[in-house]
Amino acid sequence: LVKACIFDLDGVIVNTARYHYLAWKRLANELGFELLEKDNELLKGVGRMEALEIILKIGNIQIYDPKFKEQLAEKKNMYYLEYINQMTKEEILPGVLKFLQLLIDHNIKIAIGSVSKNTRTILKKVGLESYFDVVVDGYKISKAKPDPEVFLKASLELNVPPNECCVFEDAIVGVIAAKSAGMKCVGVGDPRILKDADKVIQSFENQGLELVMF
Ligand code: G16
Ligand code: MG
Repeated sequence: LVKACIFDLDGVIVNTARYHYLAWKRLANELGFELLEKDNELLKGVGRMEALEIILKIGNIQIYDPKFKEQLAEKKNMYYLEYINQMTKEEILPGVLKFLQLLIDHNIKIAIGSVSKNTRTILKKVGLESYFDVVVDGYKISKAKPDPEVFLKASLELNVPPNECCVFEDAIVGVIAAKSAGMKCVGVGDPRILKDADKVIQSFENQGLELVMF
């Protein structure tokens, strides 16, 4: 058994990946181009400004003014907040609560490792604020995934060495970050996309402790 589990937030605990997509799509449409659902895969787990760069590349738009870029990113975040402000605990993904409780009951520590600056807001919205031993969010790190910083920070705060931590991730960059942090990694989603993870699950429904045995 591992000693700690670190959960990505967007797409693992809650389905906010969908809201990120809708918010970027609104921005893209305003800038005069379309953002397809398949493009969303590239945006998962990537930091806000990095995601903007990807969007601009897709739309073939060149912006040199960093202030204007900041404004665009802020606009996207306003759209995103509109969506997440309506969230309730119904939006916690299936099986997640039960699985977290199972870990807690077996004295396995739990943490959030997200690059999102909206992490606290989302946890509050869905009533998970007090669940986690450690929360590392976008305010605590300087390098987005695939850099391992977010997970290494969590391991440090948990006081559990990386090789005894298991990361749960839905994004390719997140899996890369976990593996380069020297941690175990369970992918949540499509095994064809998350092929570098040690294991891949479709959802947390009916998952037991064997999932974190390596
Ligand atoms: C999340 C999302 C990304 C998003 C990033 C920054 O990361 O997956 O799509 O761009 O956070 O979020 P924000 O704009 O809210 O600061 P993670 O690490 O939770 O998957
Ligand atoms: Mg994610």
